[in-house]
Amino acid sequence: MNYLSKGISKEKLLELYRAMLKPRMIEEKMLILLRQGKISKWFSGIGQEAISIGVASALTKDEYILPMHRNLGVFTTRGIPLFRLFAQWQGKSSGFTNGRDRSFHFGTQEYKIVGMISHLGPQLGVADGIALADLLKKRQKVTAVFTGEGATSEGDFHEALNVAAVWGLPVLFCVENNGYGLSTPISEQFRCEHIADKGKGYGMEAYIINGNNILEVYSKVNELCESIRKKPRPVLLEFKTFRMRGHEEASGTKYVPKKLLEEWAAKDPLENYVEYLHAQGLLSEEMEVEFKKEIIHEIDENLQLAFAEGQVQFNESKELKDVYKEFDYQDIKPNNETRNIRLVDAISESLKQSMEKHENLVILGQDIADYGGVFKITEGFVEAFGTDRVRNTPICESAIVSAAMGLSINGMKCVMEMQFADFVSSGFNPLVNYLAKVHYRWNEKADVVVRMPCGGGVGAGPFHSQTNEAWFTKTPGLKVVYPAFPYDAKGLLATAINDPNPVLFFEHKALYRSIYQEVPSAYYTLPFGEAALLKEGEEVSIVTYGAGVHWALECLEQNPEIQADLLDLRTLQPLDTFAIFESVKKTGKLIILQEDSLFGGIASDISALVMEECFEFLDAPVKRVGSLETPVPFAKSLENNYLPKERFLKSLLELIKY
Ligand SMILES: Cc1ncc(C[n+]2csc(CCOP(=O)(O)OP(=O)(O)O)c2C)c(N)n1
Ligand SMILES: [Mg+2]
Repeated sequence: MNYLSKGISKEKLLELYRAMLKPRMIEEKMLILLRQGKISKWFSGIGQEAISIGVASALTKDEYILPMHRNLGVFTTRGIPLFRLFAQWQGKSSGFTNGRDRSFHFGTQEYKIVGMISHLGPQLGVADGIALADLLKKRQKVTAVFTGEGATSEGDFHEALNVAAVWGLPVLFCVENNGYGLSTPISEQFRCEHIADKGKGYGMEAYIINGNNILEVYSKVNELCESIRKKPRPVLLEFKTFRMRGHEEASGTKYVPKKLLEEWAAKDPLENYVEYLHAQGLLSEEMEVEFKKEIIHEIDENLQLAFAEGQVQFNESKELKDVYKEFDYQDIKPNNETRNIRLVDAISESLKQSMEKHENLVILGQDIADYGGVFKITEGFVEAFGTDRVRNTPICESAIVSAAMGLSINGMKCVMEMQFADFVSSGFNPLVNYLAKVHYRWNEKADVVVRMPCGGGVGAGPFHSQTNEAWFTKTPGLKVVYPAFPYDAKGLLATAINDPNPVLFFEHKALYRSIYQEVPSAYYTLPFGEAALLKEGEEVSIVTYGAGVHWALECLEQNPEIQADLLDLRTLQPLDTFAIFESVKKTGKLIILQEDSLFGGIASDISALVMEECFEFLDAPVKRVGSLETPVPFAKSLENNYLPKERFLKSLLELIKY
């Protein structure tokens, strides 16, 4: 191996050696513990240490690193006490996730490390968001994110690199090309010769680095970091290396040709470097023995600590509480000056006032800048706040949801506009797996609102008409808001932005320009989890939300003889079960109206809850009314019959008669 130490001090040369030695020795110990059944899974990074150590050593301690499952060296180089790592791997409280997640699936703000989720790719977009926050705050920092060559086949890789290139983000994309992704060799993973070749396609600098040569890694990354801090831009690095052990220990290496393993064993990053240091007279046998003794001592001492710690205790209320970050709701009352405005205006006004209130709030979305968004909600925002904070995005929902997460990690707030709620499926993974779970997993907030223009009745067909709130109410960790009126929308959006948890904010397109209301002009908030009782009656309870509220109102207006409680839920998560139960206890009859097709929707859960909690009060079976179990059709004649509006009265009368 060709080692060039120009410009690196002797101390640094030895420090790099010790930094590589530590994870190697920890791993050797872990392999023993694994055989003894004392730890569960192990993803080995043996043979790849130079990359973790070289990159982590080139970054300053206050620059974020986003490692993957083979980057133990990143964690040790950042100086995390070993007992905390060991406790993490044993699912104990001194780890980073209270036993809630395993291995390297955690982050820590204390050490500026943001760990992976199993899905691999979202990590890359999160790095974009972190780097964007640094760029906006002019902090002159680099963010380094790791991925294996296998995960570069995920769409997230493409999206994240493209976004970073378009926005000029200071991100180092570190691809560890170790020959395999689980059992899949690179020949079955991609067709280009080098992953670095893709850099050109993104308009991005890219370099190939010998990932087994610690000095090459450290020098090149160090040089790039210094340059990127001065001139922010993304750089793609492909580290050529090899995975010397199985994907994880249990899976073995049978499918890897012996010859390859032998070839790469000769290139071992640690052994070769030791030889070099010996030859240079920088490292003596005695020093080596001494270093190893120190590390063995550190490992043993810390292992004892971790083993001595008891298993995490299950505490149901703590488990439930930690799904969300505590939110100290500030009730800001509306002023008396009102104007008659549409739903669309109320949302725009609320968003604008929140932009004025929170200087760290950034809006991301497609066509939201000069164009003002397809529904014109952000019209005029660029003039008021600039394109840094009102940011057009490429068409890449997954990377943008991930970037929103990254902004939050790095101290910003983010509102992301889905152009249509239907398109959230392209950003589904980071939403339900990253943002929703991050607080429960490692106590990190996801201060993100995703605005969701949704709903049918607009003749827009299967991909521009869905109301997909049930995809999210299912997932612990998300909040779901669904206003039906301008007044509620304005106050609830302000609260959603104040709330540090991820909120899906549904805005019904058919109501945007058809529903007017007197709305206070100044900023105000409304609390989550409080339904609105719009009408009171003794005969029956109608529970609904969104467009359903207006269908029910129309129905009651046309049938004034019906004496009904009409409850507009306003937020679905949290759900105001108290208001629902109170109403049902009074009337004894419940009908739930939802726009979505029936199966698996909110109506079903509300029905089940009422059955469980109010059975003795019921005078009739709970009724649910929803759309047909089909996609949303385009033609008016089909859509009118798909939607439940026309069927509602019949069901309501049947229930009253029961
Ligand atoms: C979305 C997704 N698909 C598949 C997997 C299963 N899986 C976990 S790691 C891995 C291989 C990753 O290969 P690579 O990116 O090259 O990283 P390496 O393990 O080689 O370091 C696979 C297939 C996963 N965790 N997530
Ligand atoms: Mg790989």
